[in-house]
Amino acid sequence: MAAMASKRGALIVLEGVDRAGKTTQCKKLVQALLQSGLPAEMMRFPDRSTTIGQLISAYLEKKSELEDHTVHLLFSANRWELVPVMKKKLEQGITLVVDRYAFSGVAFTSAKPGFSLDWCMKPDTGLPQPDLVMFLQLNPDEAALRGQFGAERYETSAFQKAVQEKFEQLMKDQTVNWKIINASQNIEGVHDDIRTHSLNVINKAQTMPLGELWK
Ligand code: Z5A
Repeated sequence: MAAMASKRGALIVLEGVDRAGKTTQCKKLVQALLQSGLPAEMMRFPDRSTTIGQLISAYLEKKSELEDHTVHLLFSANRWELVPVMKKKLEQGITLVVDRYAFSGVAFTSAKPGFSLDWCMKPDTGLPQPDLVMFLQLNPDEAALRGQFGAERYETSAFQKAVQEKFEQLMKDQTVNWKIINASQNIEGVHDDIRTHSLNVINKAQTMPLGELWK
């Protein structure tokens, strides 16, 4: 039987600082795409459901300690273990809307003392290249209005400021299709921007091969 000519789905990533609204917006985008008849699914990293994800989750909840290089590699391994599933879905024409990806991985570890951006990028090099990475930009004062920091590791204002600086360095990389979204708008306003960029990229991705990140 002849293989059906199929158009691949797009790989769309949402990144941003703490409480920028990534999860809220990923859910709304998937709903909107489905309503427009476009197959779409949400994923999130870390995916805490796998064996590796459970190690990460315990670390984030401060129930365990892990050496900094080790936890960086676990976050990366957690993405790599899902690559076969991601590729399969994209090939089936499903657009993946992903809550955090390798950019969070690099920004959070390189904000720790003694880590270079370069070292942090290595383990994630070659992952499926997102067709679009939207960075939800929100200043710390506005984030504070959305509630207190949680109790998890990394949820302090000094660390989040260092992370923001690392994201800014990563956003200078022209090999990645970054779009900065003003996340201080209301939920519908942010969604409108995100949906517009996404529909645009879903069309373009259909006929383009999936790339490899940072290669
Ligand atoms: N991490 C890492 O170190 N290495 C890695 O490789 C990866 C991650 C992938 C777990 O993240 C931690 O792991 C994270 C990075 C690190 N550490 N930190 N910080 P997580 O994904 O499990 O949890 P989270 O990312 O910390 O969630 P978040 O950033 O706090 O939230 P968010 O997804 O951006 O926002 P939200 O849940 O959609 O919304 C937050 C609140 O604001 C909520 O009450 C909303 O109703 C409200 N909200 C949302 N949008 C609006 C607007 N537009 N106006 C007003 N209020 C709003």
